[in-house]
Formats: sequence, C-alpha cells, structure tokens
Amino acid sequence: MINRFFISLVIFYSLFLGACGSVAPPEPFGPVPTISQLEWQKMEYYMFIHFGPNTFTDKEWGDGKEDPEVFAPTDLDCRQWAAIAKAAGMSGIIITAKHHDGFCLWPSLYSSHTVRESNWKEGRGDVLKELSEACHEFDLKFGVYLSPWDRNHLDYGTPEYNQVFANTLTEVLSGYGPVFEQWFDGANGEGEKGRKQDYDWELFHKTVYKHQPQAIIFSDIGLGCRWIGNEYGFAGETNWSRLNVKGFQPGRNAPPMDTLNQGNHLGAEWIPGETDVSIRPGWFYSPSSDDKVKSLNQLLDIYYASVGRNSNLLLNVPPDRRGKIHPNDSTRLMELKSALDQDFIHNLAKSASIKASSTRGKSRKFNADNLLDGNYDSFWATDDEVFTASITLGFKQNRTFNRIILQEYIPLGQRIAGFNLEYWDDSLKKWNLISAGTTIGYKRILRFPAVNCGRIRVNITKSHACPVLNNIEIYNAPESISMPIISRNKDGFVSILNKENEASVFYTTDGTEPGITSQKYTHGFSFLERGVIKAITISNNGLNSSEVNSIQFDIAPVKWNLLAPLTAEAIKAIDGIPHSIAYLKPQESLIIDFGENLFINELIYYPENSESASNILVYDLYLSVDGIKWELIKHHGSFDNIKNNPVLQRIKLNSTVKARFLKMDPVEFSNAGDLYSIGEVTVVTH
Ligand code: FUL
Repeated sequence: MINRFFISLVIFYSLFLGACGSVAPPEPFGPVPTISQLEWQKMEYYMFIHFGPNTFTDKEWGDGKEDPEVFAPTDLDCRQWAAIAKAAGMSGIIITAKHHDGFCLWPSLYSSHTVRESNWKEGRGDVLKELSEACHEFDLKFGVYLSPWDRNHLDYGTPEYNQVFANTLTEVLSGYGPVFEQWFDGANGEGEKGRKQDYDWELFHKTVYKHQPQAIIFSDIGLGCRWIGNEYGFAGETNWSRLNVKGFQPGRNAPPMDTLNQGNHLGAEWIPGETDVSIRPGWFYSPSSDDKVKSLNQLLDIYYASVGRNSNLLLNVPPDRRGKIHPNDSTRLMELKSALDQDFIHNLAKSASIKASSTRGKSRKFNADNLLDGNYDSFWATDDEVFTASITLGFKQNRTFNRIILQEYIPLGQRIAGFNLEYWDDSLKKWNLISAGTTIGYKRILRFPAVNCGRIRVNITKSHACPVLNNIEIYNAPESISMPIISRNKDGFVSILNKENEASVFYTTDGTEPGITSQKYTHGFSFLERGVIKAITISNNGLNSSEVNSIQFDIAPVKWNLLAPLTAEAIKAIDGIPHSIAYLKPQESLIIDFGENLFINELIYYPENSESASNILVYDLYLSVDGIKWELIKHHGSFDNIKNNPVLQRIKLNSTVKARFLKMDPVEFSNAGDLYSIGEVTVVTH
C-alpha cells in the first residue's frame, strides 16, 4: 500500500514538474533592453545638477566669454548634494560637467576655460572628483552631462573640435570611476549666422563605450535612452520604449517632439524615455527663483507623469552660489519623498487572492501568483496565441484604493498596447470601468478617484504578442488638497480660486503664513500695491489642508496703456493674466505707457507656455521718460532655452532706470509663425 502510494506520488511529481519544466517562456517580442538598459530603467528617479558660471551670473546659457573667476562657490559641498539625493530616494546624480558656455568643472587639458582658471580652491579644485567620491560614499550612481555645443572653444565649428570633444569625453569617462549615463545635450543656439559643427557622433559613441561600456548614452535619439520631448516633466500617456532613429540626429534633426514624448509604436530600436525637468523655473540657480521652487503637488504630478508612465525621472536641483543645495529645494525634496512613501505604504494586493483568465501552459511557473511575489524575474504570461486576458484580484472585505501599479516584464519586450481597470459593483452585480490606457512598459501607475469594492480586474485588451506582466500593486494614497489659485487683473482686483469642495480658502496680505484664523476668502478684493498674497485651502472638517500658494505682486498695472499695437487683442500683454496671450505680427513692436514714471529694476516677459509657440527669442529693449527719446537698454538680448523651456524670463537692468515708456522690438522667435506670443510683460519696481 505504502509502496503504491509512494510510487504514484513520484509519478505525480515527475509529471507535474515535467509539465512545469516543459512549458517554455514566451519568445521576446521586437527589440528588448540590454542588461545595462534594464539596470538603468530600474533606477527610476535620480538627480540632475546644473552648476557652473551661470549659477553666478543669473543666466541660462552663458556665452563662453565669462571671466572664469565668476565661478566662485564659497562653500561647495558635493557630500551635501549626495546626502540630499540619497535621503530623497534618488538612485544617482548627473552633473553638467560642461554646459554650453564651455566651462569645464574639472581641470581639462583641452580647454583654457575651467575650474583651474578660477580662484576656487586657488585653481586646484575638481568638482567631478568631489562629486564622484561623494556618490561612491552615498551609494549613488554617477553620471555626466557634456554639451557638444561649446561657445568658448576656439576650435568649435572646425573639424578639429570633434577630436577635442572626444578628448574631453575621455577625461571625464576615464578619470572618475564608473559612469552610469553620458548625457549629450542636443541644444545649439548659434542661429543662422553662427558657427556650425558637424558632430562626429560615431566617434563620440565609440569613445563613451571604450571607457564605460555599460554607460547609457542619452540624447534626443539615444543610443541608450531618449529625451522625452519637453522640459516640463511629462512623458506621454502612451509611451513606447521603442524609437525609429534612422535618418535622425540629436538636436535640429531630431524626431518631432511628440514622437519623442510617446516613442514609436513598433519602433525599430529599444530607446526608452527619460524625463528631465527642473525643480525651479530655470535649470541654473538664481536667487530670484528661491520662492519659485515647484510645489509638492506639481512634483507629485511630475512623478506620476514620468515614473508612472514608463519613463525615468531626472529631476534638476541646482546648487546655489555657496555650492550647496538651497533649503527651499531640499525641504521640497523631503516632502516629496515622504508623500511618495505615504502613497505607497501598504500594498493591498498582497492580501488579495489573484486569478488570471488564462495561464501559459496552465503552468505554475507562469501563473498570476507571480504578480504578487515581489520577484522581478517571475512573471505571469498567457499562451502564445492568447493576446487578451483578465486578472482578477479579490479582497476578503471591501477595500478602498486609488492607485494601481502595473509592470510588464520588459526583458521580453514591450507587448501590451491596450488595457483597462474595472471594479465589481456588488449592488448592481456588474463590472464598472475605473480607467483605461494604452502602454504599460516597465512601470505604469494609475491615479484615480478612490474606489471601494471587493474585487477588481485588469483587462489586457490589446497586445502584440502574448502579454507578460511581472508585478501588480494596489494602494490607497492619502487624498491631497490642491492649492488655491491667486490672480490679479489689470485693475488690481484679486480673485482666489478654490478647486476643492467641502473646503475654504484663507489668505493674508502682510506676508504672514495663512491659517484657519486668517481672513476667509469669500469674494475678490482690491490690491493695488506691491506686496505678497498668501493663501491656503483648508477642508471644512479642519483635517486636511493644501500647500500655501504665495504670489509676489508689484504695483498693479491700472494706469498702463498700450501705445502699440493698437488692437483689442494686444491688451492681453498687460492684462495681469499671464495665460491670456496677446498675438502680435512679427514686425510689430510692443509699446507700453505706464501712465507715470516708474523706477524699474527688472522686466519680466511671460511667454506662451508651449514649445511650439512663437515666443520672443531675441529682442531689443528701450525705455523712455517722454516717449520721444529712447534709451537702448538691451541690444539683441536673448531668452535662452525659451523654446524648450517656455517659462517666465527676467531682464535684469544694471541699475534702476526711471521710465514711463517701454518699447520691445522682437528680433527673432523661438518658432516661425505668422504671429508671435506675449503672455504678459510686467516690471519689478524699486
Ligand atoms: C537643454 C539646455 O539648453 C538647457 O540649458 C539644459 O541644460 C537642459 C537640460 O537641456 O537642452
């Protein structure tokens, strides 16, 4: 008896294990990531550092003529950057070793415009050395940005420059230990008459791989990863990790921005997206942006729209003039870390039962339990001919949740092209749609209004080959309250928009922090003077509140008039509302009469917030006390990088200028168009 039982057990197990072993995993579909690309993708979130002469000159693009002595950090501390990156949950740091101004943060032998020529550490400093060592100490990966466009180097624009650039690459890639990513910037603002350089990309790539074979090369088109097509932090909701690169080049000949944003469905190469965005409006530090660090909710939106959409997030945190990260930025990074920790604190899927409508070869090796085991390399898959399927998760009691994480097992390619999420409505006895999407890729996170139910299912509705998922997580993230929106019109009338129900707005106009005891906002009010308005939204039960929105206003433009152009449309340039856009003809100047003499320190231009808008790129600016005699304040001033990053632009005057009239002549535009855009022109007065 015992023998027969034992024998049947042996037969059962050998059959069973045989069955498991005999079911082969799916074949890869299309291009797949290399081992380095997979490791890179798992890094998800890391820090960008823009640091150099621009930090000290308030510029976004230095012209390369800066005296190296302007580079003068008083207390440079790369360990502080690394400690902050680590505490923020980041996995690495990429630094602008050389930006467009050509200044090298290491003592390059191939340039005379480097830290060696500055007084910092008496010319004996090396930022790359300090940062690579700090990264090593804090267990962070180290990466370098090098701009091929060089406004300083005398060889730029000649064939010799390519070898110079390859030499500088060799220096940074062979002198500072492992480099996880080599960032090539495609920007080139030389304009029509500028120096032209035909980059030898083959040489550059060869040089990178010679010294750092595992490095991921970033550019508009890879080879390792691609630009996501904008600088505001949003990957496409559809985001393929595949791209067609044949016939394209980084920079001017790159694929269109929306292609970069979404990748190519069935594209020929595996080139996943990386989303780069700055925590401040500009890429470099400026004291004028100390109060413009992105809000927590903005950063959360960016995280969900990048990491949550199959892209890595490269968040720029520019050190200040001491050479340290400013407390406003580090505080916000810690807030983001703790908000994300809260969002993903308790995975409800762990305690759920899970069942798939179909399992590859009916084998345990590929069943749906693999989606919950936390092991990256165990996955659920269907048979080769099964392209649609459902995975149902059941809870013992009803659960409330508002986030789901889905991951495709990308070592077998990106296969899924359509999916949705449904919950079971027990009273109506039917499935209801929560959300639907196209791509999943390495990671897709869906945010949706909280659902309470006992069962949910993920339906794969379209796939190019049998679907392969390796992870599902479900969370109930704390609901956040959005900040109130403060605006002031031309007449100095302030309105505050409350975007929440069951909540009220409280505000102050004296610079103090608003709270439940501050003035409650019930209707608009007049605020003509210079000053700050701060507002907060607090839930009516007092349990939840938003971040504080704080807006610094100069005197209201009540007395301002437009002298040119005299169209009803153009008045939008001075209506107090940056998102109402005035469209002017390219030959039209903007002339403003302030109605009285002002003592002006700075001018501010708000462009239209779109990369395809025709914004002012180069301008001539004049001021006048009488509208007859004009003083030329800036000849061919430029709003660098406005095409990729169309945020507010400041024109700082060398000293305070008394003027009643302003004239702005556009010279060049960020994009060609029949009309150019002005969101708003305003001033900072004394
Ligand atoms: C752009 C550059 O022009 C900006 O200055 C910045 O470095 C950004 C990351 O890339 O192309």
